[in-house]
Amino acid sequence: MNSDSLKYIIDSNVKDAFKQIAEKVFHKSRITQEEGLLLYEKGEPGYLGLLAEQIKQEKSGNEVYYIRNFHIEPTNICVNKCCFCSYSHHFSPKKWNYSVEEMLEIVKLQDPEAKEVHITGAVHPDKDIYYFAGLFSKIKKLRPAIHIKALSAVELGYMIKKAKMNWHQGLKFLQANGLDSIPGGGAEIFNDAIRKKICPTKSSANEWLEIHETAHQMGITSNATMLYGHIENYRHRIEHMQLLRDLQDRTNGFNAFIPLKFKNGNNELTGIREVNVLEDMRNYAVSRIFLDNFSHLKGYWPMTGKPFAQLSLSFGVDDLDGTISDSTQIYSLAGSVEKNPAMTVSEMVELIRQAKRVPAERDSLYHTMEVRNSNSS
Ligand code: V47
Ligand code: SF4
Repeated sequence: MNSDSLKYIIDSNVKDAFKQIAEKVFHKSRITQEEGLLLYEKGEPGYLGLLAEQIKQEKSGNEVYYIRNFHIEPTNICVNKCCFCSYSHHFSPKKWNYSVEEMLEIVKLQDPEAKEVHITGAVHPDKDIYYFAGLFSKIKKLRPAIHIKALSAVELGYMIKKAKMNWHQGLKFLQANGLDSIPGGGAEIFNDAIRKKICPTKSSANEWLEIHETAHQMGITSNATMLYGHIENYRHRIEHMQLLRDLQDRTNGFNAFIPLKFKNGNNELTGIREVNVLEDMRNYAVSRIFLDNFSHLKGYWPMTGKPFAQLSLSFGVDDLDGTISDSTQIYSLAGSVEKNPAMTVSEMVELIRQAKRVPAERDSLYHTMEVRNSNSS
């Protein structure tokens, strides 16, 4: 696939609006909200894949990134009760609340080559900012080189307010104790009315955006997510991405955008049918096209499963997250096919190569560590 194929669309007799969008992509200019909506509503998969691929090629060529990482989920005891969540103690058959010592044991047992630990979980009423600062500084003592990507804006909002600090003070304190970057969780859908229905007690969209903006201003980069396929519509998704695109224009602090498909296992929204794979691929492609100022689009394989993660590489995805090491339960508890998500580096490399792409191991800030072209093992 190359820009000749895109030129073909521009020169062919597809509808004018689609031609115009293809031209915009070809000339690297930005599409509008209405154009984004048209892509969602009427764009056929081949066309969307072609446009998304053009942008992916410009940003990262044929390379697909992965990282050696693992998660720690400190607890699933939560002050909130989001309707879509199968993970919190309200719905999960399991309940856990690790001590700092138990989490340090997890760190000791993990792959010594891992570059990143992703720490996120539920909003526990008693795990405060001092608790997490202590945890981070102890992890850094054990493994000084590891990157700590931790605490969604929802967890951060709760503990920073409780400590009577402002966003800047709270983030500065955690940064001084080892926090390196922030994961993208808690964004869900920014629309107030939908948020009230699916996560009424969770912190607001504004708070999520403010925390990320403050972090970016301090040099703490972050990710952004969007939970889709529940009760939202396409306009809500586009408006969500518009807010992210505007923030990224101001700060350039987002590393990656991660669409998260609603999984209906064992939660209050179990009656909602999950969207199909074409809808997933459409969503990847439209977000790749709309978020022109995001360098990376992540296909989170513990959620999609491995085969659909491979397919997503033809719809704009350039990053498959990591080896994970069977350390997260968010998606297995919600019914994902990946019950114990873990991949060795060779499996990851094989998966990417099967999709005719070039595996590139990265660090948390997307510096390339090793490109594994077809001659290397
Ligand atoms: O905010 C919870 C989602 C998120 C369900 O930054 C669900 O690299 C689908 O943010 N169906 C937390 N999604 C996970 C997260 C994340 C994941 C991977 C990588 C990164 C990153 C961040 O999980 C929550 C919510 O949007 N979630 N329950 C569910 N039933
Ligand atoms: Fe708690 Fe997060 Fe689940 Fe909401 S999504 S109930 S905040 S763990």
